Amino acid sequence: MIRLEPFIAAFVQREVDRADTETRYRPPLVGFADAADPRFLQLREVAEPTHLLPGDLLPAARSVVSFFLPFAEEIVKANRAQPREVACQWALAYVETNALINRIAQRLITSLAERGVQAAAEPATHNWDPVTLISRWSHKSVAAIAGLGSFGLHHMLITDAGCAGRFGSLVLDAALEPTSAPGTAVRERCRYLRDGSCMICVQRCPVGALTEKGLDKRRCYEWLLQVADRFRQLGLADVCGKCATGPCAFESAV
Ligand code: B12
Ligand code: SF4
Ligand code: SF4
Repeated sequence: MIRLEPFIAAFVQREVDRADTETRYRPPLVGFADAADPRFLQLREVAEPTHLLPGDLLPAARSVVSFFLPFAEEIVKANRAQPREVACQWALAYVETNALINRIAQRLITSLAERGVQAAAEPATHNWDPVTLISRWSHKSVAAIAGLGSFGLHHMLITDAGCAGRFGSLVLDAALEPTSAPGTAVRERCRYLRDGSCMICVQRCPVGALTEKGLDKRRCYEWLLQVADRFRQLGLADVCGKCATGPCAFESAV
């Protein structure tokens, strides 16, 4: 039996390298978690009582794979250039990356099945409740459990390659070596949460949805839908991401 961890990491990298997208990426990050990690159950207490457990996606779940596709720097720089107007590169990156994540997950499921491993995945996005704006499968929380990053003031996950990019995740019925154990100290990557500085994400939010006190999801989403209207030709590009153009876009605080 081949070692699955390097196989999966190489698979994700290969899919990104050969992706037929205009969007360019920096090297992907891949992490693994034990499906029985108590932090999955904790999500029901701290985030959402109906949050799914790995076993809800795949009854024989033994581990979870999380991957992050970080956008090339020019995409963020384009979105940073205007205070309010969203760069079409950012909108395109959203649409193309959602499709790429779903494709990687489906191809990985097929490839693993050929090796006798069952897997299941949730889509990259648009899997939320339209009223509460909450999803029952949080890719960024899964990534946090796999040790890929820490949450920032902007409510996104900041990885070692920053926050500007998108996550996918899969559940497998094979055991994998976890990349983070419960109780491991999380390295704080947000400057504000480290020392009270920065707050650039808050300052750049064009509609005041993000404040020091929290995120007004509804206000943010209303703005995303207005932006989507402008990018109708791309399909559903409900985007903005001005809060992902600060110093944590590409890297974490050292
Ligand atoms: C619903 C949704 C939205 C809603 C609500 C946003 C929100 N922050 O809740 C709206 C439409 C407003 C939105 C906006 C945006 N979104 Co959005 N969205 C989602 C979606 C589909 C589900 C999020 C969710 O409800 N999760 C369930 C709830 C229960 O958990 P959570 O909020 O994710 O996580 C919290 C808890 O887990 C908690 N927590 C507390 N204690 C503990 C303890 C432990 C141990 C752990 C692990 C976690 C934890 O911390 C988290 C933050 O509060 C995800 C895709 C997905 N399915 O995961 C993308 C996602 C969160 N969005 C993303 C992005 C990029 C955006 C936008 C920038 C839009 C854009 N692309 O231009 C903005 C950013 C707004 C912001 N500052 O957060 C990315 C985030 C990437 C990142 N680096 O983190 C995601 C992960 C999509 C993806 N596939 O990559 N989004
Ligand atoms: S922009 Fe600054 S304050 Fe906001 S999440 Fe990033 S590091 Fe934290
Ligand atoms: S995506 Fe835009 S509107 Fe939503 S919190 Fe970030 S900066 Fe504000």
